[in-house]
Amino acid sequence: MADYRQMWTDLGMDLEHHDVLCEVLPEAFGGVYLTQQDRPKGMDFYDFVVSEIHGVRPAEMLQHQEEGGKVFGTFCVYVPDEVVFAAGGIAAGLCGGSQFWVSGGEKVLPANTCSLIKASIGARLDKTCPFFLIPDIYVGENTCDGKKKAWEILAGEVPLHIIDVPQMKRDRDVAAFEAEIRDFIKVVERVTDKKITVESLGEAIKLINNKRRALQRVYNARKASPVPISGKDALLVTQINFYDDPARAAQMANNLADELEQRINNAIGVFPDKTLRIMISGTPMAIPNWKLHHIVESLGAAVVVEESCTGTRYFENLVDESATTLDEQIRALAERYMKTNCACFTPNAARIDDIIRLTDEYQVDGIIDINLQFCNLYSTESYLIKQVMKEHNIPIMHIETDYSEQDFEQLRTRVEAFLEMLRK
Ligand code: BJ8
Repeated sequence: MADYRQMWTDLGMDLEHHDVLCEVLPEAFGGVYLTQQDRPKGMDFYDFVVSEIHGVRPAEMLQHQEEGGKVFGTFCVYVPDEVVFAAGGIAAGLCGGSQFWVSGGEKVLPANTCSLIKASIGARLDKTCPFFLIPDIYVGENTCDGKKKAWEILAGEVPLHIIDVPQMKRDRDVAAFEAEIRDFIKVVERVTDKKITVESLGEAIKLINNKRRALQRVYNARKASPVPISGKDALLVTQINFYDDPARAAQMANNLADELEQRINNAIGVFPDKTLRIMISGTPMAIPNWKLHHIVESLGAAVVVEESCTGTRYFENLVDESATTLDEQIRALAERYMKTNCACFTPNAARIDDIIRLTDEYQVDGIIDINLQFCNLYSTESYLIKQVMKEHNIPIMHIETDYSEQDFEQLRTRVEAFLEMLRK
């Protein structure tokens, strides 16, 4: 990695503590990623991004601020990035995915809070992640109780706007979300001092849709057998898309998709024929959480799809681009975002329908339903998912875990037993 110490010092980071992370991350990434065989050439870009993870993109964001632009830190796929980019801002997904930050979160949060929230709060309070120190404003939402209360702590640190995400999907809920987007537009216009117009919002809708289309191409390639890319690599692509420049993200994902489509034409895969095909469903896996993918793939099965917010929920639905007025565009945004099936909704049967559909589309042999410990929403929903999968004869196992490595061997044993059962 190039030398970014001056930049980190200027951001007020705790360099000594941060050095510990800089030491362990390359080794962890090398062990999980660089040991894979026959990786697509298109992954070079993503490897580079990881090698410069706290350098290149933060430097771009700071440059943007020096030129008068604003940066918005977000934590959920319900935040409409289009609004931020329409005002010339940058939106960056901040969710923390490392155990390294968890202890910082535990200083202020109850122990029975999920790792994602603890890590996100810890990264900010411990000052060990530049992404958390750069934003001019954070955008939270009220999707779960843990996040709701965590924002009140973070609000003492940084300006924070909270989006009220409805928890049902009736027409009046879509209308309520439309009103939330209108409020968000006002906040973004105030922070950026820029007016959002039909033209700028139309361009931003296309920009973000293009990123989604590129990710759809990468995921479509994973439907092939043999699968041309590992689940670990596909997960990394999605994780990096949360905070990379959206135009570059689309270009890189499209380049990768070109290569994957070529591999499919030549019947080139990264796993042998007849490898078990696994879907992972459940809570999101923020970078650098690669634990479950690594376990599954090191046991000789392929993860071919993630039904999660670091998977299909991130890019499946597009915003209608045909709107010609701001009112129509806002409605189109509300309709698109309200199609996302997070467990914070009740009832949430559409998510179960998605899982069944994806099982078919990706020729899945078995599902691993993962839940970040203390996420009551996904944990409870897993009961219904298991019931319906049983009715459809789709093998499924449920896992509760966190970011630590303590349960690694235990999880490995359980996943191994599940894969053995699928092989019989
Ligand atoms: S749309 S999944 S990104 S809320 S795992 S913090 S729910 S206790 S992350 Fe999420 Fe938006 Fe839903 Fe997706 Fe709470 Fe659960 Fe933790 Fe979670």
